[in-house]
Amino acid sequence: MAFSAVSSKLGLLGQTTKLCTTMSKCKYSDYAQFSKILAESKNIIALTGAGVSAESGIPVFRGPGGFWRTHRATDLATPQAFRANPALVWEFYHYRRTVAFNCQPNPAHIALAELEKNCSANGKTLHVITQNVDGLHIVAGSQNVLELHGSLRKVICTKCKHIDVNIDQPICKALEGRGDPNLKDANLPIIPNEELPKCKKCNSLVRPYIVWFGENLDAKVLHKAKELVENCDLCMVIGTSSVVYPAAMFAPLVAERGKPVAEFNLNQEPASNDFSFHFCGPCGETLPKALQVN
Ligand code: BJW
Ligand code: ZN
Repeated sequence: MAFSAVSSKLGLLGQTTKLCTTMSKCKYSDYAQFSKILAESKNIIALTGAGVSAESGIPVFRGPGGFWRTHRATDLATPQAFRANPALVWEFYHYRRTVAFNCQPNPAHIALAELEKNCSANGKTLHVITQNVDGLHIVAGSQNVLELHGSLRKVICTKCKHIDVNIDQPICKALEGRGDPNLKDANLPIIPNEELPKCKKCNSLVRPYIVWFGENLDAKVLHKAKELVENCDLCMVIGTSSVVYPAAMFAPLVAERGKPVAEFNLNQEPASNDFSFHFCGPCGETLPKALQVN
């Protein structure tokens, strides 16, 4: 299946129907109890993943929608893939940028932005720690956002490591009209390296500012995330499969300290039995309900 917003939306609806017909049987889904804990909490974190943007039309990584052409999205998100074929990886990211830049925040992003405002007005804090690279939390108005895996809106030079915000679309002339998920790689001429996006400082090849598999997260971002994880008194874990490290260890670390963790996911089963709450369903519905901002 193509890695496209349309297929993701269809997949999402199918999955929602299948998984949530037994929503009432989901474990620990006590909204009133959660609301009490939310009201008592002072330093809250929300750890988000691809599921939070699914209802905006952005495909998740794992599952049937996680392909672009014949490639698994997670296979293209590697330094090896970029070294082997920078033009192909840039085509993939050109497509990803087009999708992300044309999507809008959904009620889950907006509920978190509203909660942050309410917290600030009442001497409390909410920080969003996101694995997403689409920037939709920021578009929704959240200000305390840590982008663990980078951003589609930025590039980094392969030589001088200069980081730039770049939302030009296409980012270079050669990528115009490219990135169609329904075409075959072989049917298209390869874009020469010299026509790919260049650094404004040293004119070398730039790449998307994204943390690929096997690469370290930005040390300052990781340090700040760990600090928030160690000091929070409530953690919400929203729309993530919780399989990618180091992000996957954050919520279990909070639970280990005896602090409440509330998960919001389409899956019926919680990622860990140590979590206090599990709200099953599309987070565009469950999250505004739990945060009482709808
Ligand atoms: C909904 C919903 C709705 C849907 N409502 N819910 C063995 C053990 C431990 C670690 C490792 C290991 N082997 C390798 C590692 C390290 C590796 C790792 O964790 N691998 C695991 C897969 C095992 N980690 C790394 O490499 C990290 N770096 C690192 O550790 O450095 C040290 C090191 C150096 C050298 C070697 C080894 C380690 C970096 C990780 C960077 C991840 N980058 C990606 C790609 C970004 C590219 C891009 O966007 O273009 O980030 S991978 C991909 O997964 C992306 C995501 O941010 C990340 C997490 O995915 P997420 O968000 O959870 O999405 P999905 O699709 O998995 O899940 C969606 C969920 O939403 C599902 O649960 C749905 O049910 C739900 N859902 N709709 C509510 N409407
Ligand atoms: Zn440079």
